[in-house]
Amino acid sequence: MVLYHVFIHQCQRNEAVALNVYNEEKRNLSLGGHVGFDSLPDQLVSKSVTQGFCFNILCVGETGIGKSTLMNTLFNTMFENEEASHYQNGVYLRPRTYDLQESNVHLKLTIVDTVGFGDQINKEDSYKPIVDYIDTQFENYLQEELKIKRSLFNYHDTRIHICLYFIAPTGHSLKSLDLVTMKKLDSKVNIIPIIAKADTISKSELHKFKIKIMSELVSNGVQIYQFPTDDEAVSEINASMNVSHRSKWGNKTVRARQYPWGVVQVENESHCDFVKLREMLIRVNMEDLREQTHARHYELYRRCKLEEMGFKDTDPDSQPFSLQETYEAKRKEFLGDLQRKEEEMRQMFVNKVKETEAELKEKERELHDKFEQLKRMHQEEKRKVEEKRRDLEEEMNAFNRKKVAAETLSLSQPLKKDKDKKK
Ligand SMILES: Nc1nc2c(ncn2[C@@H]2O[C@H](COP(=O)(O)OP(=O)(O)O)[C@@H](O)[C@H]2O)c(=O)[nH]1
Ligand SMILES: [Mg+2]
Repeated sequence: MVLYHVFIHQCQRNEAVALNVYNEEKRNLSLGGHVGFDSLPDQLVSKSVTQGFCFNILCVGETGIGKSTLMNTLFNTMFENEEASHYQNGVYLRPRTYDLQESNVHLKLTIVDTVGFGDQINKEDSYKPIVDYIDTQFENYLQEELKIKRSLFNYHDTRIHICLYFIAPTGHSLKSLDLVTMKKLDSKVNIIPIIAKADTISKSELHKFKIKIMSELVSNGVQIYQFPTDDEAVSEINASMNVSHRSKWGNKTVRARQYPWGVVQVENESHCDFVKLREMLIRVNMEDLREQTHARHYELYRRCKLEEMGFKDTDPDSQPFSLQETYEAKRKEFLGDLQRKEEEMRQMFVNKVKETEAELKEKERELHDKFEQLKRMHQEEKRKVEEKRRDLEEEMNAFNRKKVAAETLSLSQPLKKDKDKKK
């Protein structure tokens, strides 16, 4: 049964190939009756619905700026809310996944919170954990893709589809932390900047603040997410959100864009329009956000990563790329590196030995000098002692001579006295 089926398919394919060979131009054929491939879109829908969808949101903003509140408002639900401390040592990302259902559609929603963002005194490295998190999700997906046995069909895709960037309603300008972070993220994720707690500043201030932020983003070359306008069904609503406004920066005119919330439509009557954000994010553009993530941001990550690993589409001589050759080239490069490192280590060892030898020689010479000096001193001392001994001996001799002389003198004198007595 199965074999027969396969064979039939084979025949049909061969016929199709033959047709293509003889008729280079495409022929338009009209069908004799209803065949049924017009149900393809329905098949796709039903397959997608059974499979379910996933959507991942990253909320970047300091503690207490209103991230959790906005998430609850967006999805009309109460997600668990654990208040973060302001005294965090560093920034870490906390993902939480929820299974949501609306009608018969299942959505696996992941909300990633940046805990401790902007709370440290030194904010230099605050963006790093965020970049690392996004890259890790790309890497996991890439690893799954590169497996021989892939299961992308039921893979839980954790790649971030949208980054909501919360800007503090200061009314002045963007903090350098905000600019640096958005710049680091804009090639990795779809960014939508949001002015947090926009109800806390006056309408005119908000208006000026929005313009200021927009021109700062433009002048710093920060790419924010553009709502698609090429699809007829959504182009009108998206175009109205993508209100371009021209802002002057230096002497060049640049196009910038505004949203109806946060960094948004200047003429918006309500200060912070959650409903519009929800509509744009979830009802109209969720699929575009998912697509942009896969086709633009992930593709860029994948390309860089594969190139880094040595993959190419074609060889320099335009021949199809050979995995074997690349592997061998990489291996040769690696072995060369290893050899060079080994040689370096050996040289270093030899140098070290030479150095130590020289040091020892120097020490020996010093000791020798010291010994010689001591010897000289000793000889000098000996000579002095000898001299003293000679002097003393001479003195002793002189003394002895004197003593002898004195004795002979005293011997002759008593005789004289005796003589005198006798007289
Ligand atoms: N005025 C005002 N307060 C808000 C707004 N959003 C949140 N808040 C308040 O700000 C506080 C912190 O909000 P939360 O969502 O927990 O901040 P998170 O730390 O960023 O998750 C809460 O007391 C909220 O009620 C807003 O849009 N306007
Ligand atoms: Mg929170």
